Amino acid sequence: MNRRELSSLLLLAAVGAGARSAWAHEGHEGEAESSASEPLPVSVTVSFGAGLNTAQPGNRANHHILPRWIRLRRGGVVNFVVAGFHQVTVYNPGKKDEDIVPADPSGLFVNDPNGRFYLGIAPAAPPEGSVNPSNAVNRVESVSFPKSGTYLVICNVLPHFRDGMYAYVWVR
Ligand SMILES: [Cu+2]
Repeated sequence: MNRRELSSLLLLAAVGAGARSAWAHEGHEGEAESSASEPLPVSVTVSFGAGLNTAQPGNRANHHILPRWIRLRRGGVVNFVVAGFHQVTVYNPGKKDEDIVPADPSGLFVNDPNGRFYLGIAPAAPPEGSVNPSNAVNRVESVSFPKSGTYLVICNVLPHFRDGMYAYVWVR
């Protein structure tokens, strides 16, 4: 990597970090608290990648977990519907998106094992320039949450995480 590529990468990382910090200070933790009177679901469907029609390689429009704040009853299950080249990774309560430390800042995957609760199925590489219809990429991946806490969920693909592909599961 030359100096220009490195500075572009650092700039992208800084922009991503800024966006995440801003989100964290918007009071989203309060969303789950304020709606605490509603019954908590025992099974939730979450979009992990914003639709196969957006899953072209390098398309940041796809790099989202929807919704970003997920409420769940203790012992419940989150069914991550994976659309595109993604890897579901969940961290134990206490870890926040700003605490993520990529194993290799220039690598393809985040691979931060510190505090990891669940490492999902590794995606297969899609064919060059096409959307891969393979179930190795596009799948449902169910994760149970037997204990209370607020769990960080990220996409383990590093450029996707830098695009803001993370969410929290609030379990009570
Ligand atoms: Cu991803």
